[in-house]
Amino acid sequence: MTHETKQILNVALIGSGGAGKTLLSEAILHAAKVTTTKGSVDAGTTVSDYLPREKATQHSFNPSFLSFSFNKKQCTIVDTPGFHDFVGRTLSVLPSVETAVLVVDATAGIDTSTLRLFAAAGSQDLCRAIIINKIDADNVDLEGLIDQIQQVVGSECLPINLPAGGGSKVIDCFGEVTEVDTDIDDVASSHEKIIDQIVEVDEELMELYLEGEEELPEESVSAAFGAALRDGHLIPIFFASAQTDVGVKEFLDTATQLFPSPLAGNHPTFTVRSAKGERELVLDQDSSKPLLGQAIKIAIDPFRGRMAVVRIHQGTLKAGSQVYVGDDRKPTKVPHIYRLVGDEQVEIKQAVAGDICALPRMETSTYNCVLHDTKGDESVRAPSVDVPTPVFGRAIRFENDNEAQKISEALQTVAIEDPSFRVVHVAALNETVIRGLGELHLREVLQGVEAQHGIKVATDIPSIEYKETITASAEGHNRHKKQTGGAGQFGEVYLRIEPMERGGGFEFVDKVVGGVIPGQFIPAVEKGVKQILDKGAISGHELQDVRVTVYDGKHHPVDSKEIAFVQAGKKAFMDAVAKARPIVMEPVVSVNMNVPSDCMGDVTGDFASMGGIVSGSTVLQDSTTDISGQVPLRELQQYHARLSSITGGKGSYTMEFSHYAAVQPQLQKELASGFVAIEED
Ligand SMILES: Nc1nc2c(ncn2[C@@H]2O[C@H](COP(=O)(O)OP(=O)(O)O)[C@@H](O)[C@H]2O)c(=O)[nH]1
Ligand SMILES: [Mg+2]
Repeated sequence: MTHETKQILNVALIGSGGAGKTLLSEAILHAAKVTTTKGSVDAGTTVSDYLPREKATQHSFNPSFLSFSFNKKQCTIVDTPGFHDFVGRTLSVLPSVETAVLVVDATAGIDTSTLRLFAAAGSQDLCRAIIINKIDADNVDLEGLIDQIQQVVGSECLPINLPAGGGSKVIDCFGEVTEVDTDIDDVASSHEKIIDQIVEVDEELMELYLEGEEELPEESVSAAFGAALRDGHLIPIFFASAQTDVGVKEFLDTATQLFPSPLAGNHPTFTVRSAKGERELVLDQDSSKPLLGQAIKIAIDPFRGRMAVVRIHQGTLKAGSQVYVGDDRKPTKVPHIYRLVGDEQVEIKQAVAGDICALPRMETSTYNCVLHDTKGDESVRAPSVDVPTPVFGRAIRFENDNEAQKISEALQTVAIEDPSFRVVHVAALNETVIRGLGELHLREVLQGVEAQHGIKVATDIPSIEYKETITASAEGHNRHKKQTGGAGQFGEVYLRIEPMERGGGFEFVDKVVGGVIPGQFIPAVEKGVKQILDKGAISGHELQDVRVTVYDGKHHPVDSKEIAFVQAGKKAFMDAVAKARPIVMEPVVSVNMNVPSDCMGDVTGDFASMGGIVSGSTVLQDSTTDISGQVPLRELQQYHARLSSITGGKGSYTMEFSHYAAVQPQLQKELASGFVAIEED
């Protein structure tokens, strides 16, 4: 089927693990008659969870794209992983859709990580909706759940349909009002609430409504519905059961009729850089303009090469054409364009603005790179996507060089695919460290690498990346004078150091006047300072957030040479640091724990004993409590096992990097003991 942009519907299903996104995707494919039988998560037969590890564990680890046509619309449902450890992979594909739908497990409610994810979708300017799933389950308190949602998300969350017959059907409360009994509220009053909400975005409609007009024009109501979605003024709540299919077809009907097409959704703003400067470019999804696409997922397959999943935001991409990837000077041929249905690739001839398509063999593509078809001096950038900084680390132990090479390459591949996974080599410690969002994330990555290469990867607790900084301003001086045989070395430096704000890095200012240190030696002074910054001044960890101003010195016409000023710079800097109240800092993370409510006391007590500070807690529907707080990362290296033992295996936690903070004086003493910054020469 060929289609236009206005016939496209892109929707991502997001939400916590186990809420039912994958089964719901399966139910949607079945309702749309894409599949003849409905697969099951538990049997590992869904279209969406097609990776071997996903089938084996019954959890989604990667987003999958499910394209199909229904109700004259070209639809793509993006099923995303739910566990917080994979939130980077989820957030990174959201720029491909207009609407994010939060799937909530009716038996569990909304936890803090899910709330943050939903808020992040809002900050990406997406239209949002909610599906309350599993309404077939026993003992669900749907009224309580709506109250909770309205409290924690907002009063703009309103039912668009209502469960009835004990969760055996759903009744529309947006279109026609039918007088039937439902499980929670009456249809008429729910109808009034949602209409009240949407007329607020349309003055004319509001007037008609206030005049008591019974029949509001359907087209205006639909338009106002779209506008309210775009403004975040309405978040419709649907009820469904992916298990029994109740509400699934109704959701699909409403989505295809009322959710915005790429033309009607909120448009992304790209940045265009050229010699003339920078300007913003709003992409209005016009298929007749030059091509602009955004790579929202990179998948590397040992046989198929590097495939880019691309959202076209402007123009039309034709098979057989050539595109420029990012700032590449040479174009890349696009031999094939595919639409994805899970693992299946369906070849298409062209993709128009609004389409999500897969392009094989895009070997130079990287996450979030822009694909375009005009070779010019301008460089176009897609907005950066906020994914959490990976802080949870594991050091890799290699058996031999051959293995080191193999494993490193495999890990690098994952780092290209996953924007919240990193491989770093800590030269100072000769340690290869992988960083991700949590234990589960890294375990999953390693198991994938092991399965692919038939090797076992051993890991260790990595060293903590401490950092040094100074907390006061000070001055430093050094006169480096050395006579070795004939030629001597001479350089003298006066400098001042000041703390900069966190994240400020390093600034070097040259305020030397009258050439007392000749211009060619200033870089030598900076080099000396940098050597200390890299190596650390008091504990052997990188020193940062400092401004260094060189303001005076002396040179000698014969004996002054680079080495002399490097040395003088180093020592003058050390002299200043010693007086600038240096401290060692460590990473502190924000933690969110979900534990059985009766373990709350034990968990918070233990948390405090690790130096953690609890900032809040919420009791959830399923008798678990969400606890949030902050604690040094150092304490969390083995927290999984610790929390498990306190909660009898029922607790889980997620964490995110928060900031660097000074370590306790005792620890600073330990870290500093035996460290020498400058070996005596
Ligand atoms: N009773 C019931 N179980 C469901 C429903 N939807 C999903 N499940 C089950 O909940 C579990 C998690 O579902 P899944 O789709 O993998 O959740 P996801 O992590 O959000 O993708 C699976 O065992 C599903 O069979 C539902 O509507 N009712
Ligand atoms: Mg899933």
